[in-house]
Amino acid sequence: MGKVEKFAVIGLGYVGLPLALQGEQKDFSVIGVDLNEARITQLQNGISPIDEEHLNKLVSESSIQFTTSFQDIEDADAVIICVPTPVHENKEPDLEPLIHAVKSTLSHMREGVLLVIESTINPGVCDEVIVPLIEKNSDFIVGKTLHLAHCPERINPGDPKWHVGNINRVLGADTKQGLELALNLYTRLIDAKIKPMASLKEAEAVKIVENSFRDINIAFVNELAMSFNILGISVNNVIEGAATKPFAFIPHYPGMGVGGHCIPVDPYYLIQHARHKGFEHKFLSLARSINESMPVYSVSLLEKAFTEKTGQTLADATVAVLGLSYKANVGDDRESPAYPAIQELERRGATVVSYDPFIPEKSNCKTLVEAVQQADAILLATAHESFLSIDPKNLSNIKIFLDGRNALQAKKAAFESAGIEYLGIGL
Ligand code: SAJ
Repeated sequence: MGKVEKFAVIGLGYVGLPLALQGEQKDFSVIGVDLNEARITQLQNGISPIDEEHLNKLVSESSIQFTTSFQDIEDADAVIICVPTPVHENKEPDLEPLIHAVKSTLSHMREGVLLVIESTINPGVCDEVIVPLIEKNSDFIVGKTLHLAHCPERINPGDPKWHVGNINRVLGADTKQGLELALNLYTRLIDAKIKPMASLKEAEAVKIVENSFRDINIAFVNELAMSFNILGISVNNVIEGAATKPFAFIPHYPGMGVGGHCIPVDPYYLIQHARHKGFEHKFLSLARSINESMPVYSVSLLEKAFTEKTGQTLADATVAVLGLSYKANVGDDRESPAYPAIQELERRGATVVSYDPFIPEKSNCKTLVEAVQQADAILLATAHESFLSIDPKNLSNIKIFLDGRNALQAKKAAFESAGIEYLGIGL
């Protein structure tokens, strides 16, 4: 079982593509596999399917073998799986993409291969799902003729500072030998600390815990925002005050909801798994329900202000929703709170127009001007850079501006002097 020199990446999205390119930068021989033919054609033509400057450059210069065929992984020393692990409507983990990816590799991997899962999974998935899947669908014996490791991804889309090459990682494996093999691979692949964990389960638990930590902290400030709105206190000012404490306080900020493929999803992987094992994560579940209530809460704030100002309900209004993406300056709308907010606006009878410069195909307006000029009120759902230059003086027909990300709070006075009532979440 020598060192890994050639590895395949299965799944070339936000996680897999940067990882494959990182491998090429570190002089590994890399194969990039994805089911999506259009994506593979783009990559083969030197075009990054993810429009980020750093990725665009590396893809245009890359000589990675991009393919849709799993046959091409036959001589890989390691196979790294980076496919989505979403949840179903009922919040149960959806392991189908992962199971399909593992099954697709089994008949093409050589004996002695290292199989690494980077997709986020809950404790127990490797031991209780993946190992049985491998041994039922192939002649591999995990820990002997194939090594299984889990190195949870920590990609932060759109982050200019932290990228796949410099983010610390944790690593768990099936056996001591498997851990050594995986540790050797990742320490050569990534210029950061790789912390070995005592088991696959521990490595699985780390990622779920770090993202649940973020979810509960956001829920904490979201609940404070709702309470302090009644108490007449700016929770954002209080958070800034608390953040002057040089230790033991990590600021999080209220908003109109928690989106993305990580934070609103990962806690459910633990909640559901523990539930099936007989433990109820009441606190994690409560945090999820608080965060999931924020889109409706935001619409209620907007309607209350609109009615007080105009005497009308939203049924008489056109509302412009600015931003569909879950996060500023990226075009990713997975679990975006903008959508439940739009549903709630429409449920209350409002006519909704929407604009997101990063997601034109789902926007029903082509420009920001087109969206705002026909609206009576605005709900800012995403703090995209291009929204920050909005000038209240150009919003003459707008009566209420609900800033779901508190992104324009510095312009509150300008809104008021333009005759527009400006509301934030917890301001
Ligand atoms: N959000 C708030 N208040 C906050 C922070 C975030 O409402 O104080 C909302 C955002 O608007 C967004 C959602 O939560 O809708 C998620 O935001 P995020 O900044 O956590 O962005 P993600 O989903 O890209 O999270 C990633 C995660 N990285 C990985 O899972 C590898 C997360 O662990 C990181 O902490 C996060 O980036 C980060 O710090 O940027």
